[in-house]
Amino acid sequence: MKTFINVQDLGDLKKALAEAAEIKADRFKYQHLGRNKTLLMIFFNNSLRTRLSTQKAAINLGMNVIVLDVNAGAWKLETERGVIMNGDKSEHLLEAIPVMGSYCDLIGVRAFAGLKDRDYDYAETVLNQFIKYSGKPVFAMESATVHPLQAFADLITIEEHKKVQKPKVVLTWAPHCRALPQAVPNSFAQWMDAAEDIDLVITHPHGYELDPAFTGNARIEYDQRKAFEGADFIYAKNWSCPGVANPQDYGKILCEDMDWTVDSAKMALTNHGKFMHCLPVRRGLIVTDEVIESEDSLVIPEAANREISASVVLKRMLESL
Ligand code: AN0
Ligand code: CP
Repeated sequence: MKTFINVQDLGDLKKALAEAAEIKADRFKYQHLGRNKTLLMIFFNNSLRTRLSTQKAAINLGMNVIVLDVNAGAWKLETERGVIMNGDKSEHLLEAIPVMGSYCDLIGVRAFAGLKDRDYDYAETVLNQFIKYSGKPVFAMESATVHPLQAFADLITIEEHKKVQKPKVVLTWAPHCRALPQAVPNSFAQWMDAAEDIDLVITHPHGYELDPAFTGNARIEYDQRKAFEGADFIYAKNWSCPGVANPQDYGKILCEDMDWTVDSAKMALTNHGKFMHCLPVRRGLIVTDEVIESEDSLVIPEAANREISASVVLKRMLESL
């Protein structure tokens, strides 16, 4: 595997899930694979889970790890080609990328959507430059439009906790005070759609329609309470306007209606449903304390499975070196 961006990169999902279970049962089984290999993780944005879980996965595989926080000590990087660099950016990504590539065997990149220019974000301009110019296998650690390590961990978590063969999984928009990217819901929808035995329903206010390239055969239900009825899993997430119908609204907050917060009354409509969120989560906006602290909250095991999804991805990449 030379890139990890979309669900298709992993091939057969059932096989990938079996590999995840195998690694979870014996995390150090493939420790020989990473000997004398170096992972470089590059962060343009903050992280807790991705940083720690991916580093842990690399250590389990016997790798060495270098972490670079671009905004904390590196030169400020220009990402656009053709500009006269007389501002505050000292180095261009076009030099920085091959230099970084020369120090490692695999590269993970976190570079969130800027949420200003839809075309720039949805073209995955920064991630694609890493793929093109680093000369090394590259995986997304949340790029402008996708967060596949999260979606894979979510799928593993659903597989572990499902009580019926084909669970009803509801992706619900929830309110937030800041404009957030669409990467998490995009990937979640893409991965749930690709997993054959999941009934995916997406609920959000009008105007928050995700790009159909990610939602596939998912059903859209604008009435959140109706969507929750009989659900086995509730996956909450805020996202800003994807700009599908109205490109001028891209990245905007269109709704602040607190009636979309996930609370116990809504969870009572489900089929004793489990609550999921990728974290970090703002309590009181996305979800009530009561729901996230309840026995049906999976947020901690879900985050723990990030080590497992990262292990499978790094293993696959090491095998293809
Ligand atoms: C980010 C987002 O919504 O994409 C990261 C989530 C994993 N969240 C925030 O910036 C709060
Ligand atoms: N869920 C997730 O990716 O968390 P971080 O932003 O803390 O890495």
